Formats: sequence, C-alpha cells, structure tokens
Amino acid sequence: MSEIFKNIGEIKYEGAASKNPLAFKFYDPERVILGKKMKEHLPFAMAWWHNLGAAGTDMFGRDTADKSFGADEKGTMAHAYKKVDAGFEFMKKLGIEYFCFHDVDLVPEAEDIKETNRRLDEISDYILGKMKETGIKCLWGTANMFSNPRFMNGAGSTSSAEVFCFAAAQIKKALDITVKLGGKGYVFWGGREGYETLLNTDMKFEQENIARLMKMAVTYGRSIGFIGDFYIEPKPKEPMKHQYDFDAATAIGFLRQHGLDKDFKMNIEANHATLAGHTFQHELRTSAVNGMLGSIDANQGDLLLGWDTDEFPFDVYETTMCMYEVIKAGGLTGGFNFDAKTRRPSNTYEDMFEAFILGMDAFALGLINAAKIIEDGRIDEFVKNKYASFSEGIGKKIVDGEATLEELSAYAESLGKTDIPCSGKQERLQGILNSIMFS
Ligand code: XUL
Ligand code: CO
Repeated sequence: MSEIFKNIGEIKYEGAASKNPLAFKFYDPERVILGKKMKEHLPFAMAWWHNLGAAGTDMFGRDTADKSFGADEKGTMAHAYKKVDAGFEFMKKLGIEYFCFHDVDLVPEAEDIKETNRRLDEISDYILGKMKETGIKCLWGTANMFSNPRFMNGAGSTSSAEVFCFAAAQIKKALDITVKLGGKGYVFWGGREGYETLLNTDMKFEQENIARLMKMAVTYGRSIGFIGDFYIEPKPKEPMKHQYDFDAATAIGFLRQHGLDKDFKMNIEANHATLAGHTFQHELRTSAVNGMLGSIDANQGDLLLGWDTDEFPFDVYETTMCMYEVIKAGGLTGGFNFDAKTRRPSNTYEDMFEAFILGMDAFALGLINAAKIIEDGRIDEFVKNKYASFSEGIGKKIVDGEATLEELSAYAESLGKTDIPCSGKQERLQGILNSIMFS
C-alpha cells in the first residue's frame, strides 16, 4: 500500500521551544501527570466524517481540499478503501489511538439499504484488518439519520412509520459494525429530532417515539454483546430550529423519564454547549454531577457566529476547565473525539496534521494546567470553605435531612437578622487561575 501523506513523517514531541509546525509542543504521550500518562488521560479520536470527508464545501462554494486520497472518483467503494488507508496512516503518524464514525462515513450510501449494509460488511472487514495491524481502536459508532432526505421530519421523531423503520435498520447495522469493531460507545445525536414549528408537531408523541427507538437499540445492542455506553450528544439547534436534546440537563431528564439512564451517558461537544448558551464546563459539570459524563466531542465554536463551526480547539482556558472537570469526575468512559474540521482555506494535507497537533497540544496544556490547579488547591479550598456553614449546627441538620421548615423559620426568627454571606471572590479566583496558568 502506497503512502498517502508522503512528506509527513511520524509527529513527535519536541517541547514548547520547538518551531517545527509538524511537532507536538506540549503533548508528550509518555509524560506522567497525576500518576497517569498523558495518553491515558487523553484518549484522542479522529472523526471519520470531518477528517476524511469534509473537503471545504459550504453553502456558498464547493470543495477546496482534495480528499480523494488518490481514488479516481469520490463516492465509490474504491474511495471508501482509500479513506481507510488515509485514516489509518494519519492516526498512526499522529499517535491517535481511536476513531469515531457514522455508517455513511465509511461507505457511499446505495439506493437500496441492503446494498449499503453489504458495503458496510465489506469495508468493516478491511477496517478490522487495519485495526489489528496498527492497534488503533474504535471509540464509538453512530448512524447518520439526518442527511438522507427521508429524515427531513426526523428519525425517531418522524411522522412516517416507514422512515422510523429505516432509522431502526440503520441503528441496527451501525450497532452491528460498532460491536464488530469493538467500539467502546454508541452515539445518538438527534440532528433532525426536533421541530421548526409546533403548528405541525406533536411534541409528546415525537419524544415518546424517540424513547421507543432508543429502548429497542439498547435491547438489541445488549443482545449482540455491546457492553459499552450509549451516549446522547446534546445540541440545541442546527439543523432544526429546536432540538429535543437541547442540553445535558434536558437530555438527562429525558433519559430518566424513560428509564434509559442506566444505559446512557452524555457525549458533550464544546461547540454545542455554547450554542445552548452554556459554557463547555457547565455541560461537563452537569453531566458529571449526574454520574453521566461519558465522552467528549473536542472542538471549539466561534461566539460571534450562531452556528456550529466545529473548529479545532485552541482556547487553553476552555481546555483547562474541561480537563479540571474530567479529572474531578475520575476520567471519561469514552474519549476526546476531534469533531472538528480545518477552516475552508486550510486545504492541504499538512493543514490536517497541524490542526490535530493544535488540538492535541491545547488539551495537553489543559491537562497540565488542570493538574496544577488541583495540586495548588486554593480554588478547591475556597469552594469547600464557601459552604462551611453547612458542616455544623443548623446547617448540618439541614444537610442531614433532620430539619423542618418550621424549625428553620423559628431559627431565623431567633436571629432576627443575618449578615450577607461571605464574598464570592471571583476576581481573586480568576487571578489565581491566571497565576497558575502562566507561571
Ligand atoms: C453534529 C455533530 C455530529 C455528531 C455525530 O453537530 O456533532 O457530527 O457528533 O453525529
Ligand atoms: Co459531535
């Protein structure tokens, strides 16, 4: 098999002073932080769709990048094979240990679903061979239930029972392939599970049908030996005006309502968090406090734009607070999937590598900083002390569930008046963060 990225060798760690654009400055896979190697803290994954598929087409213009990888024609099985070759060479050279895929990222979709499924069987045999050869693993799989026009009214939330069956068929096959490839997780991103207007929508029925589909997926997945986590990847909008899995809190409520919370966790995407009007950290914390922080789609949005730009992460404040949450939560069951694409004018093979180097370095810096924050202890100590009044006296009674409203009312009356609580010290804490990050 001939090399695709010919002038690019293995990407190595060279340290912060390196000026080599094709080297890691901060991601040093073997470096031990808080007792674990960097590569263990940061199980990175390549998103098949962006890295091997997205070639720069947007609403106003066609491809700027060549992602044929040497195939004569795109959208053929020959091209699908080339994408596998390119993907594995790419991951190997960067030291990325995982990949994530949609069914139709792997093969061109045929008119007849039986042929699409046959193609999936064929390509997954080839992928399996590459996995054995390289040791690269599958993080998660998913079914694309948003691109094909049949899903215009949704997949689980569609108004057509026939379309619902096609959604089921795609999930079944995507689960088969995920299990065949030993995937750790299976993702539901409800791109079309939402609505444009309630004038034509039965919200309750649609949500119940989504739950029915998810339950069938869990039953089937467990029956074929899938032991990993199912994930919901919340996103508030785009492509739909309103999506049912708006944010982590909404998705967690939905899962609990339908008894799916034991099988599902969250796959939190940074850019989806900001679209929902939350910080990335908020979505991670919400998932973590509910015991549902599973995996991360590692990217970054542009706050000046109202859509999902899927940029490679480079904001180190964001990756720092992300890693702080991840470490505090005891790590992820999944990993860090770069659901990110190079900007349209960054159209060379070299740009693909430099984008991943940027993202991996940004997360390595985030990890280094988060460990320093935890080791420094001032921020954690502050938060702990802030609630000290609940560790004794009347506060302790409240926490222990031993107080009544009447008793608390009588206590307040016995005091007559109270002081305002202690300062939140936000500016001091932000200063501490800066002094830790830039020392
Ligand atoms: C879309 C998105 C998807 C999911 C998988 O915004 O993030 O690519 O990650 O379907
Ligand atoms: Co995503």
